Amino acid sequence: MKKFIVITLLFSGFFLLNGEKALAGCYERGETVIDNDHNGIDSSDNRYIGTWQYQTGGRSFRGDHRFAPIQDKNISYTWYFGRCDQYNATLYVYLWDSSFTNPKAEYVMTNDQFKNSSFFINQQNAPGGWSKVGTSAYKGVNSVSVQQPFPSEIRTGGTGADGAKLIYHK
Ligand SMILES: [Ca+2]
Repeated sequence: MKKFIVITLLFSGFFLLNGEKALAGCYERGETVIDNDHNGIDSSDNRYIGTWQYQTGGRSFRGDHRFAPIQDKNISYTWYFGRCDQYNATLYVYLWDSSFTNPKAEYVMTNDQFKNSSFFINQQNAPGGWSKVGTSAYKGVNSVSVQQPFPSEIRTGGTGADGAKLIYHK
């Protein structure tokens, strides 16, 4: 019996890791929003590489964001969405905090076949609130990452990560 329970737990863990969660917004013009630290600090809905400071602020989406000061290495922050295989997705990101100065933040939308679509946003010039990033060339996007190519002439600030939203359409 114990062995059976262990195997059952292993299998449920496997499905969770594969993002098999229900996705309420998966329909024409439906949307799904994933925040930074979506279900709590360092929850499994997000992942990051490099130093990303957790900060709170009244203008941030749901009162918080992550901030990565300029670093001499590759950094990234990822939002995991559930699966929505039959639709294309357009990405919007929430940018408001004045410390977000990356003029060339790279956003990569990835589907479960690891096909990527990449777009750049000037976080410094983005209007406060939601900015449209781009539409994936592939259906079934289930993760979005922001990465940090950072021009060497920029010496202050860094890259921000706050809310990310996918809107689905055919
Ligand atoms: Ca937030």
